[in-house]
Amino acid sequence: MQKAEKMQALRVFAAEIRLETLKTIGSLGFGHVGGSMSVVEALAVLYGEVMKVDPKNPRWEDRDWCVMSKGHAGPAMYATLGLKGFYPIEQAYTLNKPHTNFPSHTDRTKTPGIDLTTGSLGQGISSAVGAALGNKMDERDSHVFVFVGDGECDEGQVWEAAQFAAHYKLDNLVCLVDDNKMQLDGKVEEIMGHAKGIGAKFDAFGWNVINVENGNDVEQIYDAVMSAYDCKGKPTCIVLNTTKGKGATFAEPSGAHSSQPSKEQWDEAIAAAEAELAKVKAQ
Ligand SMILES: Cc1ncc(C[n+]2csc(CCOP(=O)(O)OP(=O)(O)O)c2C)c(N)n1
Repeated sequence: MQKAEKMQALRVFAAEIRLETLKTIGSLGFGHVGGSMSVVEALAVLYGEVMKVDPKNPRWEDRDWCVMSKGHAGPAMYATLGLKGFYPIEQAYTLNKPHTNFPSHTDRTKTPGIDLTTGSLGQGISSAVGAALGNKMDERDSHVFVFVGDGECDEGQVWEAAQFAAHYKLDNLVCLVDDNKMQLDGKVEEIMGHAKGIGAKFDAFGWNVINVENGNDVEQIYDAVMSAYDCKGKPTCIVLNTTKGKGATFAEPSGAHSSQPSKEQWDEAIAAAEAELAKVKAQ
């Protein structure tokens, strides 16, 4: 397949993930729409084109791993994995209800395709570093991808993990920073800023750093991941300049962390996502 065709397929996949993420959170009526919507294109690229996974065998030993360290973006993972065939997508519509296998934060013991349990910010990247080291020691040809938030990068544990990964030359590890400029209480720069930027920090810790100008553009993300694959001897950090709440009519304007919109607002958002999917498919 030519690259242009691949990118068009990824744009369609992203629009599907966006719609299913809204439906999943909408089934509960409230939740983390903002931080789920900002990582949609990156998930589309990873699961649509890059990662080796087997939906029929989620624990396949030679698979690539994906860890959502900002675990509150679980619904975007569930939409992606459902569309990829790990389970019927409708199962995700039990999000956070009693006895569900789809808790609001990702849990490896519950949901097929979830590689590591997350939710306490900062811990997921440490576990992902451990997984990457283990795969390297076992000489497996697999990559570990880990998503962290820009607010999550306020956690000291992120930097212990970063130091460890560089020391052990984990070039099978790719950290995607969802740099949407917002955290729970407001703007990152106002609550706990990153001075010269998150990329500069990872660079200082000995990582290969790639800045993606539009972190909601599948082609820019794809090119960054391909470039990460070419880097040997150090882990790669891809800083995605994203928009919190991207594509959710009630969340994008404010960049809200969690949302509890009215029934009418849900209907409007889902209709807009359906229209966007139809538009992208027609391109
Ligand atoms: C250790 C820890 N402290 C606090 C929280 C509560 N919490 C959940 S999300 C969040 C904000 C995270 O901001 P960011 O990483 O920027 O996420 P995004 O904006 O991408 O949703 C906080 C403080 C948590 N889950 N874990």
